Amino acid sequence: MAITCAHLIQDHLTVWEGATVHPFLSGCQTGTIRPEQFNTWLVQDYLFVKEFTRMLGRVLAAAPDSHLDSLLSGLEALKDELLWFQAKAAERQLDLNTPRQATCQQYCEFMASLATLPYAVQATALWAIEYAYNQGWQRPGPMPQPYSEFADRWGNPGFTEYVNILAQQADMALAATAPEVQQQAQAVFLRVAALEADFWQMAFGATA
Ligand code: HMH
Repeated sequence: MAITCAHLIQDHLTVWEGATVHPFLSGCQTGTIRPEQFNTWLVQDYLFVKEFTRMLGRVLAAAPDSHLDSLLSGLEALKDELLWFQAKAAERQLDLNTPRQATCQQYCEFMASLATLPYAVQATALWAIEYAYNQGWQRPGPMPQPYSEFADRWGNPGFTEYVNILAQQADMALAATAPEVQQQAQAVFLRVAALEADFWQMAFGATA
């Protein structure tokens, strides 16, 4: 039987907790996160999202016809998101022309490396990356200003619906693949989870 996104979560609950539960996020919820921590996340995530946009473009290039519509809506949302990041950085007078930190660099290289893998593996990675933020930003519960806007961007019902569609698309692609490809999909899922945990830790560890 083919693996599914639901199985990946079930089989790796502890790993997935590490990707989606972090003192950075609970610190936003309690208001104890320090500006240098939040601002580090904001700048590095902008750099991440630029590369993620390119990854989504490559996933779209490999997708079957029936997946084009949802992936195009994802790209459209990223067009808005990149401008939103620029506006948030300007409000905080942050310089987006900043080098990637090592963890961000590793995550970007990982995303670039997916290009040569089968579509089912790329679709699994895409779902996992989006689901990590969808869950991570919702788990602590309602956040105070100014963080509610950030929590809502990835926690809103429309985004949740998009992530569900990504899971269905990955499941559909995985169902038609050989066991080796399913193994690859699992490995990629675990790598996303580890990189997500590292990314929170990178921001949380920021010093002034
Ligand atoms: C690190 N993972 C990271 N940043 C994001 N913006 C997303 C995932 C989006 O889902």
